[in-house]
Amino acid sequence: MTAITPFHAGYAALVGRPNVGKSSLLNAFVGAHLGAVSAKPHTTRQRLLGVRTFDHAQIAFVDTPGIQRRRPTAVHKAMDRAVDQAVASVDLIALVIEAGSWKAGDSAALTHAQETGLPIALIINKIDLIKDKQQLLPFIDRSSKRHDFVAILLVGARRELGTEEACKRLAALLPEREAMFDPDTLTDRSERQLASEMVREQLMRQLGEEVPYACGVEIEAFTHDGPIRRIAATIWVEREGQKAIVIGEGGERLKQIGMAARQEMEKLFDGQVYVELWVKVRADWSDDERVLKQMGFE
Ligand SMILES: Nc1nc2c(ncn2[C@@H]2O[C@H](COP(=O)(O)OP(=O)(O)OP(=O)(O)O)[C@@H](O)[C@H]2O)c(=O)[nH]1
Ligand SMILES: [Mg+2]
Repeated sequence: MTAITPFHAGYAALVGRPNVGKSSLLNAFVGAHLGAVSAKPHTTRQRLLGVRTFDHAQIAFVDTPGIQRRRPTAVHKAMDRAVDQAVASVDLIALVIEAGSWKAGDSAALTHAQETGLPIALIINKIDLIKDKQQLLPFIDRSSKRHDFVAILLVGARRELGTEEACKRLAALLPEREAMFDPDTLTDRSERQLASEMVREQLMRQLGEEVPYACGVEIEAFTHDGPIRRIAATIWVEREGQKAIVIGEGGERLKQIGMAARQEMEKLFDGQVYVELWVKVRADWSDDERVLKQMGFE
């Protein structure tokens, strides 16, 4: 007689305050650079699905914008809505924090997660930053007292420390259910949407502290020319001065942004990509629900 191994499947939302490494984790779990990652907070603006399939489980991670309430403009409201929508339809919440200390933002994210009544797994990320690993034990102990977590997992997303094991542990916590996606599926986002994220990632990485937040990316054209993908995108900014900064002296900055984004796209799409970028000024793009809808905000 052979035992039948049950299949586990479902959705897990990656939530937490900005910059703790949610998108880095999504990328590590799925094994592809789907989500934009940068050292600046609020890199992620929209929910993003990343799917990982094992022999006996399938887990669909929903990456979300960092939780932070009280934001004024439409783009920020859309970001908060994205978090609410993401957690409304998942089986499990993966609360991500940084190893070492609990910040007020972590407690706020935990409260938000608790309000859903869903099981919560705690993911302690960036363990590579803790030089004295002895310090981790009391930190885990203190963390475990804050909530009855279904699991506490230690990882370092950037260097993929413990991420494979953590992904399997999370998948095993999901309900017994058939697979929801084809085993080859990586994400629900189109190449067009992923391309837009790759451009935005470079804006976050290559521009200073303020300008990237004034930028939005809209893909104007995405065509296939045999094996080559040709992508034309508009970078929306709010003021002429920002446009000059994005373009840079002699167009150098824009060239670097396009080049780095293209390299990421070529890895992700596994093929040659041409990227053409335009910078346009529109004072109110981030407060215009219609423009946001065009950019893919739900
Ligand atoms: N040292 C270290 N840095 C990490 C690790 N994981 C992520 N980071 C860095 O933390 C920063 C934020 O990472 P993101 O993945 O963009 O964080 P996020 O939580 O998605 O941020 P938002 O989308 O802005 O809410 C980036 O500079 C990452 O490279 C890690 O394991 N160790
Ligand atoms: Mg993110």
